[in-house]
Amino acid sequence: MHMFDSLRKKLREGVEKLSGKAEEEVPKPSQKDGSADVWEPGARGPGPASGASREERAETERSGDEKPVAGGAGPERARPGGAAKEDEKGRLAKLREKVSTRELTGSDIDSFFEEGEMELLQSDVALEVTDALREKLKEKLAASKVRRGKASGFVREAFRESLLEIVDRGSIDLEGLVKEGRKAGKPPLILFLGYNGSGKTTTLAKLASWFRERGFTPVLAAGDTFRAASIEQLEVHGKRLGLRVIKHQYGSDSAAVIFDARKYAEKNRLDVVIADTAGRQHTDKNLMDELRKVVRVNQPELKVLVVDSLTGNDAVEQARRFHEAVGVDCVVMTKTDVNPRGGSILSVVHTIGKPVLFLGTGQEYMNIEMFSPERFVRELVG
Ligand SMILES: Nc1nc2c(ncn2[C@@H]2O[C@H](COP(=O)(O)OP(=O)(O)OP(=O)(O)O)[C@@H](O)[C@H]2O)c(=O)[nH]1
Ligand SMILES: [Mg+2]
Repeated sequence: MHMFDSLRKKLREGVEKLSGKAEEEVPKPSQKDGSADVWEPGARGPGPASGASREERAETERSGDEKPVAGGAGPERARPGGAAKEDEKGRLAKLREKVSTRELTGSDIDSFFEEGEMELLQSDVALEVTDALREKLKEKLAASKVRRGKASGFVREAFRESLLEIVDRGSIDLEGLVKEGRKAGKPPLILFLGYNGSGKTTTLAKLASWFRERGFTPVLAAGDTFRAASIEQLEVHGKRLGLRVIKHQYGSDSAAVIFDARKYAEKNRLDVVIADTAGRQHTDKNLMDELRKVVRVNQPELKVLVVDSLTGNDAVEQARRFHEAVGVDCVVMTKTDVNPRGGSILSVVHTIGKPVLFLGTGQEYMNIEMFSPERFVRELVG
C-alpha cells in the first residue's frame, strides 16, 4: 500500500479521461462560421467530412507538418483553388487550428465529476473540495483549445495547478521561528491540540526530536493534566530524547503548566517550548473552554492541530470547530502510512485555509515528513 493510493488512482484517472476526451474528436461542423471540420477515412471521429470542400481537405492533407487528425490521408489530391493567396492562407490556418485542437467543455468536466464524485468522497475528498476542484478545472480547461497529441500534459498541468491552489497555503518556517525567539529572548511556544488519540503526544515528540537534530533544545510541557498516564507518557519521551519535562499534578490547570514551562525555558535560555494538551472533542464544552484559556493565557506562537487522517470526512468538522474555537495556525496529518485515501489532507486544508506542517508517517521519531504542496501534488497526478 502506498500513501494516498486511492486518491492518486482517481485523480490520474481524471487526467486520462479528460485528455482522452480532448483527443477524441473534433466538434461537429460549425454552423456559425460556415467552415467545416475535416474528417478523413480512418480517423477516430464521427465519420467522413460532410461540409468541407475538396480544396480544403486537400490542403489539410498537404500541410504535412501538422498531422491534425489521426488516420490515413484520403486518396484525393490537391486541386489548386482560385481564391487569392492571402485569403486562402487565413482560411487554411483557421481550418488547421480546428482540426488540430479540440475544446473541452464544462460538461466534459462535469461528467467526470458526476461519475467520480462518490469515489473521491470515498478517498475522503469532501464535497466542497470536489466542487472547488471542478470549478478550477473548468476555469483552466473549458473553452481552451487543446492541441492534439498534447492533451495529456495540458490536462495534467491543469489538475496540478488546481490542486496546488487548494493545498498550497504557504509554509511555516520552524527554524526561523526559533531563531527569532532567540533574538527576542523569548522562546516560542508551540501548542499541540486535537481530538483524542489523534497523535498529539507522539507528534510533538517527533518535532522535539527534529529540533534536537538541528541543534535546538526544546522543553516539553505536560499540558495534558486530564488523561490517566499522559504525564508519564510524555516523561518517557523526555527521557529518550534527553529533554526536560515541566509538569504539575493531574487535574491541575493546563494553562499554568504551560506558563511555567515558558518561564523555565526563558530562564534557562532554551530554544522552544513544545506543549501537549489533552485530547478533546469539539462537543465537550468544558474541555474546549479549557483550551481557550490555555491559548488566552499563553498566546502560543504556533497552534498545531493534529488530525488523524484515518478519521475520514469527520476530519473536516474537527478542523472547522477547533479553528473556530482557538484559531489554528497549521495542521499535522497523522497515520498517513496506514491510510491509502489521502483526501482528508485536501479537505482539512481547504476548510480552514491553513498549511500542513508535516505528515506523520509512522510511530518512530524519524517518521515525520515535512509537507511540500508541490511534492504532494506531483505524487498525486504526476
Ligand atoms: N502508524 C502511525 N501511528 C501513529 C502516528 N502518529 C501517532 N500514532 C499512534 O497513534 C496512537 C495515539 O498516539 P498519541 O500520540 O498517544 O495520541 P494523542 O493524540 O496524544 O492521544 P490522547 O492524548 O489520548 O488524546 C499511538 O499508538 C501512536 O503510536 C503515525 O503517523 N502513524
Ligand atoms: Mg496525548
